[in-house]
Amino acid sequence: MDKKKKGDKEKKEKKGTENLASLRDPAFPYEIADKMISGEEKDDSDTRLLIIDDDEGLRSLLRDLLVEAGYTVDTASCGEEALKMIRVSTYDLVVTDLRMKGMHGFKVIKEVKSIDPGVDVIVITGYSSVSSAVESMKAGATDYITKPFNSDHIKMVVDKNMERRQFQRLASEREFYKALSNIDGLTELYNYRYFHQYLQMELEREKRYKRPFSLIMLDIDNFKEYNDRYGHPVGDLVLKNLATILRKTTRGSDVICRYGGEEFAVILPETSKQEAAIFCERIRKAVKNNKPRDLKGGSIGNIRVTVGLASFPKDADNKDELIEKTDKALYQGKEAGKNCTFLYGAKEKYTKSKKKTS
Ligand code: GH3
Ligand code: MG
Ligand code: MG
Repeated sequence: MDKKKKGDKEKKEKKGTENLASLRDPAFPYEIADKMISGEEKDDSDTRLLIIDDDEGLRSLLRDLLVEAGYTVDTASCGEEALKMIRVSTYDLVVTDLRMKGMHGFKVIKEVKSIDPGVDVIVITGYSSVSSAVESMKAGATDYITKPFNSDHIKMVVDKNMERRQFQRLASEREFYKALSNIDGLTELYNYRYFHQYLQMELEREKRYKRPFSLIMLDIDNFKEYNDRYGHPVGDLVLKNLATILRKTTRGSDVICRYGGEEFAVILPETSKQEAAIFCERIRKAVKNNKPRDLKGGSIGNIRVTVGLASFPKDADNKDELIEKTDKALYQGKEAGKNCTFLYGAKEKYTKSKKKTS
């Protein structure tokens, strides 16, 4: 608990003013990372278009036009054929006629969007009524062009759609990297930076709604000795293992962070001090009863944690004070013999039988 270092680091952080709502769900960054790793995210370099039209002349005219514009283009002569293709290949854009043999264009649009909601659909049709344009948009189309069409107009609409998609993709990549920078590399919990941002946001929120919330900090007991005895890699494994225990013991709305080396913080929204105290004990016991294993599955010594707790607004009404008081409670827990929960303001370590805690 090197307070000076943490204080300096904290000063460098910007106050949590950015909108973190999308990052509230702790699963968020992992879900995106999984997608990226599994290759579900599309490759920018390959832009594929599918043209659906029952008029062969028009189909090849459109294809030649868009191939010349630099796109990879496939064609289908009816909705049914197109849907088969969409089921097996990924397209960025579908250009479809409305009045065709077999399935009508409105149905095609709906089916295309239900197979791949991410694909954009442009309608090119001989119908020039407002109602068919509206119907197409309702079905999920993004643009509507009437025949006879002008080549430059088609190219412009397709380019504009592709450009918009590219922007969306870049924006989601930026979001991905931003999310990654909020994650601790070893435990994959939120990091120190995110902790400060989130705590500030939570404080403002609970102040506005006049609701309590709690902050707990926990630190592994005698971890230095543990590392010395079993080695640093085993120590790392224990930290990861502790992160898993924390994820399993907490609720989805709780925010778990790695605060520093072997110190963790959990923000418990809308949780009073009394409720949080019970929760601290649950975590402490889960850690105590856990049987850590080394990389080969062999049993290694148990670990213990000391937990400190302070709550808003009971103990503090601003971020720094809340952190300071939680940290103080943790320190008192260490002083009181470790492997315990200590509530800020209490005279001794927390035991369930005590009704009045601070
Ligand atoms: P206390 O019960 O008072 O908390 O004692 P302690 O030994 O746990 O605390 P101390 O602050 O003296 O030592 C912390 C140890 O945590 C020292 C450091 O090697 C270890 N540690 C910090 N970060 C990591 C890490 O990422 N991996 C491993 N394996 N060990 C770490
Ligand atoms: Mg420590
Ligand atoms: Mg420690």
